Amino acid sequence: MREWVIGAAQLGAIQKSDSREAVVGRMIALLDQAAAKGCDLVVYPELALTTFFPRWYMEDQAEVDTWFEREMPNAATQPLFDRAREHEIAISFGYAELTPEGRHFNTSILTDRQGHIVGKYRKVHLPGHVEYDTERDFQHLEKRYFEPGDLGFETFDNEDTLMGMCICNDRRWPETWRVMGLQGVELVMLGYNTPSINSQNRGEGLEKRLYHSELSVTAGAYQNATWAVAVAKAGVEDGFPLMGGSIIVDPDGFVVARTETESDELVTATCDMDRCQFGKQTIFDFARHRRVEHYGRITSQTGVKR
Ligand code: CDT
Repeated sequence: MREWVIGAAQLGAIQKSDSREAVVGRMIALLDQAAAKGCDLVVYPELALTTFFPRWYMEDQAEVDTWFEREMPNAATQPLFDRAREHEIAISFGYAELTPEGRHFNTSILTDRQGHIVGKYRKVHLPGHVEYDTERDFQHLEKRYFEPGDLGFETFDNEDTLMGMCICNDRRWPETWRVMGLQGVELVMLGYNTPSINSQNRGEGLEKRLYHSELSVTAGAYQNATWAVAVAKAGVEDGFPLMGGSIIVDPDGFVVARTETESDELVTATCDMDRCQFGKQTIFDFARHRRVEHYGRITSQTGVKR
């Protein structure tokens, strides 16, 4: 399938006390709306099933593990998979993954339109910190609760379209996009939980936060001639605001759909994957134009060396 009607299914706030079953009910309601609009694929946010728990400092690993899923699908999410299969809609969403070996990842999965998981991604660029930080207005403890993803930025053939995933902070890193671009990716899906306030710079307003998010996604789409869908978990979670601004972006880097609220909201766009070809065959024909002899530092060096 080369033409996909894609839904960006933004979720509003999820409070600490909200059950997974309640959240899955909201996700199914958005899926039903998507079906009515003829969607073939629906993308949900990062850590879609729970509140953004990395804002909470926890020392008890048993408590931490209550926020993780040991299998996917599981009892709470099976109804979402079932409804997606009934509607013949592929889905992608994020969750905290606890593996049988006891490893913790910030993960996204992708299904085909029959509800089979056809792709998995584990977040590589984990933001934040490991220990309680008294200098911040609020905590961002992803580095405490997750290990960096071990699957790289793979792409997955889903009914003849090459799809890839990344998660939230990954969108700010051009390496994320280019590694998928080098595989010929045609659709990049990502979810995010981005605080509306910078915990280390109170002066930074929402306008700048939204701009940086959109700048990252539109640049990544344009520079790799790919469609992109970026979906927020938004709204005020137990007093902590997350920004909205979910977008669908075309391979020229233009936003073709954008949410307007900080609540559960679906926006859709018809995405012709063949529109990726022009950019991939001309200005971003990597085989003709890339100069890898000058890119060594990208993989040999992490920090800045003046
Ligand atoms: N969830 C996530 O990755 N959020 C980050 C916030 C960074 S501030 C510590 C983001 O890039 O939006």
